Amino acid sequence: MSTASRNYKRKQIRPVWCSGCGNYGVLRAVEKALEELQVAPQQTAVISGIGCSGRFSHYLNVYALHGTHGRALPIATGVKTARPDLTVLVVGGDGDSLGIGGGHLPHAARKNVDLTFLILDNNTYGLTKGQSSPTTPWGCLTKTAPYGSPEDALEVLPILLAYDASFVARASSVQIEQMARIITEAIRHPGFAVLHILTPCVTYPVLAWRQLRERLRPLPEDHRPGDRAAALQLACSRDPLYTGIFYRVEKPTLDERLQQLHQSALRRYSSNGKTPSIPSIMERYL
Ligand SMILES: Cc1ncc(C[n+]2csc(CCOP(=O)(O)OP(=O)(O)O)c2C)c(N)n1
Ligand code: SF4
Repeated sequence: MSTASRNYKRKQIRPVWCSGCGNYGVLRAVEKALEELQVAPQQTAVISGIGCSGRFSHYLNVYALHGTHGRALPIATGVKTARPDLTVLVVGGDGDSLGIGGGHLPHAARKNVDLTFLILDNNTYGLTKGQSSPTTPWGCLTKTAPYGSPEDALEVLPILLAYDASFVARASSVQIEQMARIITEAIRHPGFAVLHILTPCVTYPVLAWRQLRERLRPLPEDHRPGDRAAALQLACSRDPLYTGIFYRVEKPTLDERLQQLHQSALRRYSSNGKTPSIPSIMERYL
């Protein structure tokens, strides 16, 4: 990777997503956000799970890891903890992030890991050919529910707000410019920033482009993102589906908390104003 390069498109690898897939719009929006921020490619990492959405990490000219199903968040937490200087993006589908990987979400939120997490929600398991997912609405026909899904869909934004993720937003592949602006803000946010992205799957459609377009509406102009109760009320609306930044609050990140711990542990072992080295502290326990 050239240090002078600020082109994030990976030209050698072309996306294999179906023509018309909403994921192309998400990729374009991420490229735009990185172009806006001018983050050095060698200072950026994208970690993805498994699914059509999981292929995302192959398509950007940055460091990448295509992980295992549902485990993108813990992998990214490790990357960010080892290399706090990196800008780390995490990408998962609705199945990856809210089904098999759903147990990782509250913990990333309560740790406030400084990550930007993009949940690419197409309401289905795209890669495995259209089974019901945690966000498939009740009654929808899918490969695993030929008489209609008998379950309610998870309400993604209210869940994220209940977990007190420090940045919660929604965007859609219908509005790429708006999505790019929100991703830019999410990357700038110091802490766990989650963007719920509505992105239709055209091959196993549950979420149709036209219906989605009709239901979307920007958040009211007077919405204050510091007000979690107001954010929750707007997040519970199914029609319209609001887009924008619902909630944003600053609190110490995991890295800052670990730095504080590190300093107080070193102070405990200091004597005469001298801070011992870590190996000399370790020796006391041998
Ligand atoms: C442990 C494990 N279980 C199941 C699978 C099979 N599998 C691969 S992708 C996928 C679902 C993908 O759906 P989603 O996360 O919504 O992503 P999409 O393909 O729609 O982008 C499943 C069940 C797997 N790869 N690993
Ligand atoms: S199956 Fe659906 S989600 Fe997967 S690439 Fe095709 S359109 Fe996109």
